[in-house]
Amino acid sequence: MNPTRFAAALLLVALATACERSTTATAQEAAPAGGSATPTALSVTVDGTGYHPSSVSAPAGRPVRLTITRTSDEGCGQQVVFPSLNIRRDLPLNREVVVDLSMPPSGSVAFTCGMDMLRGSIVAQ
Ligand SMILES: [Cu+2]
Repeated sequence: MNPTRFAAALLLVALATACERSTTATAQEAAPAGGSATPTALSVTVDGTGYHPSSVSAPAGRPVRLTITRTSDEGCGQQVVFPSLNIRRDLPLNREVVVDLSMPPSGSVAFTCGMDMLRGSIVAQ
């Protein structure tokens, strides 16, 4: 390999390394809560009597993907609200609605119906 080619090869390696680093940084930005970008998958249903289960748990400081399905037209579960996260979503009947969120370092994330009557929580563990 002549010196010019060697220099070109070094440059390519440097560029590839830089590219890899920037990709990693982007992935961490997308999941600011933890080292793993893979969220904990949880699911609850809501009917006229409340959320089922009304309490679920997830690792502290990690991302969560919560799937909520409203299974009844009775009651007031047509919306779900996460007050501490400023999230409010409509829940069409029998449709899975996905909410992505990050768990706090401790404590829990509460969710309620649109009128704060039905209560559920995700407990950090
Ligand atoms: Cu309500």
